Amino acid sequence: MTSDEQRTVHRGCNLCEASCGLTIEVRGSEVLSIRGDADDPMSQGYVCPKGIALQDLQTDPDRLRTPVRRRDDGTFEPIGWDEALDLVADGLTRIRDRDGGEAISFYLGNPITHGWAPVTLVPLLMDALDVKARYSAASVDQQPQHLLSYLLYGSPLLLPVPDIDRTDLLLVVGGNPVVSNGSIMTAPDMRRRISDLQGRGGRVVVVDPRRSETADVADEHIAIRPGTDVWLLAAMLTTLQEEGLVRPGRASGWVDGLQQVLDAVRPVTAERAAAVTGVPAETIRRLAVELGTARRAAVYGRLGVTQSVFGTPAYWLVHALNIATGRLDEVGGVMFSTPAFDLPVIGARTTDLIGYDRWRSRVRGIPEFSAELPVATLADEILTPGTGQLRALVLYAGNPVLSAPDGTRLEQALQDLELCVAVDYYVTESTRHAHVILPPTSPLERDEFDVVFPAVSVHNWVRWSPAAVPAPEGSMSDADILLALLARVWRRTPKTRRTAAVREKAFRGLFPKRFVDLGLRAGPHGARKGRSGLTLAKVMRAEHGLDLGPLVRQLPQRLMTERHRIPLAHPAVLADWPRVLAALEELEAGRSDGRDLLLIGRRHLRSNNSWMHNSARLTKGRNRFTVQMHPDDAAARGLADGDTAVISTDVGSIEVPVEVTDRLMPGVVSVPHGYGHDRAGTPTGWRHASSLGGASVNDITDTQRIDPLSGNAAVQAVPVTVSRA
Ligand SMILES: Nc1nc2c(c(=O)[nH]1)N[C@H]1C(S)=C(S)[C@@H](COP(=O)(O)OP(=O)(O)OC[C@H]3O[C@@H](n4cnc5c(=O)[nH]c(N)nc54)[C@H](O)[C@@H]3O)O[C@H]1N2
Ligand SMILES: Nc1nc2c(c(=O)[nH]1)N[C@H]1C(S)=C(S)[C@@H](COP(=O)(O)OP(=O)(O)OC[C@H]3O[C@@H](n4cnc5c(=O)[nH]c(N)nc54)[C@H](O)[C@@H]3O)O[C@H]1N2
Ligand code: SF4
Ligand SMILES: [Mo]
Repeated sequence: MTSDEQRTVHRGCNLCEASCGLTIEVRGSEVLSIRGDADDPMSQGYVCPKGIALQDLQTDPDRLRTPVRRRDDGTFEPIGWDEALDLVADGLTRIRDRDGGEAISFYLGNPITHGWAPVTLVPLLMDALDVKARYSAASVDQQPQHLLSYLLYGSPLLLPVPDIDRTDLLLVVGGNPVVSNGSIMTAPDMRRRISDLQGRGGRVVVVDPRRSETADVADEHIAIRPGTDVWLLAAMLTTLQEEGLVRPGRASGWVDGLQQVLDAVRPVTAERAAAVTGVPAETIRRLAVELGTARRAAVYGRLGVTQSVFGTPAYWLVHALNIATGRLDEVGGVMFSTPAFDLPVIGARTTDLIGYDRWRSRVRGIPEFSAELPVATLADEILTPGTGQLRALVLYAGNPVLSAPDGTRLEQALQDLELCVAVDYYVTESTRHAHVILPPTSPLERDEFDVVFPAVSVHNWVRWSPAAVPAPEGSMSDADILLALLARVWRRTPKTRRTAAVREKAFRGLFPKRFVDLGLRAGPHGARKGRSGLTLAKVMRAEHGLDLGPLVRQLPQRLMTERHRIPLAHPAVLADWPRVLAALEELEAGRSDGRDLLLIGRRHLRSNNSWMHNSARLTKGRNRFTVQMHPDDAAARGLADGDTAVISTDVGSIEVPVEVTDRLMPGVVSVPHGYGHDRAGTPTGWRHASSLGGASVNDITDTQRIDPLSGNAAVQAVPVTVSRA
């Protein structure tokens, strides 16, 4: 084969959790076209505009191809890989040797979950550097879900997913999977799956303050006042008790404490919940009865539930409702997947990182979770002097200046660091403060094996994704960068100096293929002595990926808790419950902080958090950075479509173009996050994105608004005032 012969490559899209199969036509190193892989067992040809835009990421002239070092004037100059890696390893080990590992941390962005290398090797690098606490995008996202999975099921990654392809009733609370393509639920082409569900005679009900795109295709939309889901869910549980519909079925054999949970929620009646949620009491009761009596049903909650000051208690009730109605581990309910590479088990068995509240954060006393602290306190840890102050930070595939609460203060904190290192494709609002940026090869230039998302899939599958185009000469992948840094750190560490060379050689031999093969063989579908099954070779031969069948019942054996039991009335969660009841009383008393609207976020099919706005093809069409508001709320403030509104909180103000729409319930406004690429300071490397204008909604979100148990930032239901600019 000559290098300019046209070839077809099948691989996965790594931009979101749907993990669609792509069919990519290439010639040499040129990507000719990208389309959905019709033979992919999961996505069956489905692809969204972001997947197509991978082609633009590939050719984007603004994407960094060589390491860069920041000059004193804030601009960047290219440097060689060896020099860059030495600078980073020297700087990190110097700070560690002087101040200890506590002075160093990592912020891990969302894309790390889409690569085997960061998931596997970053923890090893942190260990080599004696890092005590890490931060990640999970604490502005799904941390309550991981915490509850750890507390109830024994591993942060044992996340039940709705068995959407076999259910009769899907209750979606605070998720918009038709746009987000599903989250903590790998289920490509949600429109088709929902329409199939309805074709079977089933129903989809969406609980959301905004009539979302998912609500548009659902059978029922229930508008809820933001931040009040915990009382809706509690009142549903209360109704189930009143109606004699608490029927846990098999689960009564391994669930402890259901009665305690039922007792705890009993003060929350449908009437009380109705007054604060805006959902009529009869609707709450009907929903509970439907859930209790449907043949098959699943409650699914996502960002609207978790990005809240009640993230953990509310999500706890999602579990409780599924358990109380006998839906956990039942076909058509919520089930655990059986991933070929069993990360929930491997992850929990191979590290000592996993645990909860073994120590607390230095400045605000927030409990650690699996050696992680919430990003809402990252700036505090950098800016507050004293023993244990953070002096060095590695920004790994993350843009927290736009994605974490109070981005302005976090940006100041980044500038205060003695050493800031980034591993990223771009000079972003965050990485522009790095002293060195190490850019990995693009997604299409690397072999990939997904170790995360098969663990949260609605159907079992496995796939090896070969690189679509060759990596440019002299480039480094995330894996190369991490292995090179690991080796350099080992060589600079007294206890590993002598073995560094041997270890490095062993690691290069192990990762990724041998490692993946071992994982596959050890997993539930693996080939073992006397049993045929999966090996890496077999997976690699299946160029469209392999269908490993529907989800299967696995409880209680799969539970990783003591004696395989579910401690539903976990003391840590129960201890937080009085706060939920007290807040209900506060709301009933009508106490208010003077801010009369509640701000929520939203996502769009043509936008991907903060980082795909540089694709002109993806962002084409109308401006999507608007504040959506109900006609009555707009009129009351003299605002019309296209006007500029000022949205204010105690943290700050932003200006946003107004979009009047009855999709929002009165009293609620919605602004997407991840915009504001032309913010003040040294320009980023994003030329097209900077031309889009807009502002970062996280310049007005508050680091003090967190779910106290998980530390998750409450970036939904933010009290704001809106006025004319
Ligand atoms: N107000 C508000 N804030 C939010 C949210 C919200 O709904 N509302 N959502 C939150 C959620 S759910 C999330 S997940 C976070 C996301 O927050 P972050 O993860 O901090 O931000 P991203 O925008 O995903 O930025 C990812 C960065 O990784 C780089 N990158 C992409 N792929 C790779 C790769 O393969 N390797 C490397 N090394 N780098 C890569 C990109 O260039 C980009 O700079 O934002 C959160 N913030
Ligand atoms: N196109 C696109 N897809 C994406 C992303 C993207 O940026 N663009 N980001 C990816 C990431 S990182 C994630 S985590 C997933 C997130 O996946 P989803 O959770 O499905 O994300 P959202 O679209 O933000 O949906 C949250 C919904 O909750 C509603 N909501 C807000 N506040 C409340 C509340 O208090 N109660 C209730 N009941 N609902 C509320 C919002 O109106 C919104 O419809 O999406 C992923 N997919
Ligand atoms: S839904 Fe779009 S972004 Fe997500 S995996 Fe599929 S093609 Fe990629
Ligand atoms: Mo996310």
